[in-house]
Amino acid sequence: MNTADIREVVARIVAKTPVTDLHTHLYAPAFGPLLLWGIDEMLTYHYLAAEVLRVSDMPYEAYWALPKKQQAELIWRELFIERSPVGEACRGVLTALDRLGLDTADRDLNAHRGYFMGKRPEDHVDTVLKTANLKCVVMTNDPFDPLERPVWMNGFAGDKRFHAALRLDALLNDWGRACATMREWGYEVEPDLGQKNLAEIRRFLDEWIQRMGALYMAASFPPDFVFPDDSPRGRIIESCVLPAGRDHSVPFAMMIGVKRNVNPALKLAADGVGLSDVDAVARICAQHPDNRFMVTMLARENQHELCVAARKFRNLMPFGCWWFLNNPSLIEEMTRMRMELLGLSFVPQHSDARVLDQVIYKWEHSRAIIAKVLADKYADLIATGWPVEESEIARDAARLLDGNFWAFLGRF
Ligand code: RAT
Ligand code: ZN
Repeated sequence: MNTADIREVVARIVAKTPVTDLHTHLYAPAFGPLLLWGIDEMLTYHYLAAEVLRVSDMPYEAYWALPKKQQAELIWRELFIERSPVGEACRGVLTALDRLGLDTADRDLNAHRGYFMGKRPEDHVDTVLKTANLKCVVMTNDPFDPLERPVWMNGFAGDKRFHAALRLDALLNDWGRACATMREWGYEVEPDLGQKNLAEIRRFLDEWIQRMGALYMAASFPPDFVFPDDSPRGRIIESCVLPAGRDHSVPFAMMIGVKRNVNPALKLAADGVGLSDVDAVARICAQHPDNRFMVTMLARENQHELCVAARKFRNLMPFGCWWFLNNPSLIEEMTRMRMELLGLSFVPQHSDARVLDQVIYKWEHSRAIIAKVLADKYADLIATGWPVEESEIARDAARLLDGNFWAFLGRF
């Protein structure tokens, strides 16, 4: 293949390579109202709530007091009609609508709403996963969530399109509260975390990993995350999470660098970003070679150091362009840097979708960038005389979008 064809060929192959989306906030239809989908949910995505509250002079509380339909109407008016929807989260809504077959030239929100009316979530899941060309997604499953917990306790039958990940923020970031709740559930735990307590937390983890069939455990951490650490978080990680990870053979995903509640009035959109310490990641990987760590960091400035750490530790898998980094310019920069430093041994993206339909745009936009970077790298190889075959491109794309994750889990 020559350099002139390469872009087109790679784009075609990457577009048709099915994806495993390893971190989303989507739920199987069996979770009922927890599965968000449709135009009003897309418009009221917290990324867009933050953006509308910059341009509207409506008091924050007044916005949150509006019914969802009216929040969506405000966002449509302010961010799509009064100004062009050039931001990535706005553009994404249009990509999703267009690929679902709606007429995006029509600026009447109610016309778009008509498409979603009367759809069954079960069917819409199939339509969306097919349109986005996803093989499956991984949910974010929190046993402390009062809406989610009963679905698991009542024996969720499973859904091959949706895998589980055991999310541990409640346990690791607010032990005092988690302890009180766990006591209500019958675990013998005390705030001071003695040996007996640690054994009970371990029992809790064992039960939930099994109940969910969790592919991995996960938590998000603030920029001041350290390791080792004598706080409840550090002790629970060391004495419970890591041993459970080893015994059940599940990685621990650490999402580091979020400053929670920078502006509490923004609610779900309240969080910010800060620079974190990559040495903490290197230390946990070095001290626990029998554990596997999936890591994504929120600060752009942490990305290079994280890549270098990943070169040192094969039990460290960098993944995704998280949240404020999930924008074309930053995805391109990160993907290029990761490929140059790590070859094909990373997971370039996850969607973080909270609304089903969002996977369409998140993956279409990211796939185009991943393909562009890959094509540049193949062109460099071709320039050395190294032939690049279509079958090899397909193999590489499958590793990036699907296989690397499953191989890291040890499930080929
Ligand atoms: O990206 C998001 O939607 C954030 O609100 C968070 O959920 C973040 O991705 C997380 O998993 O903590
Ligand atoms: Zn997330």
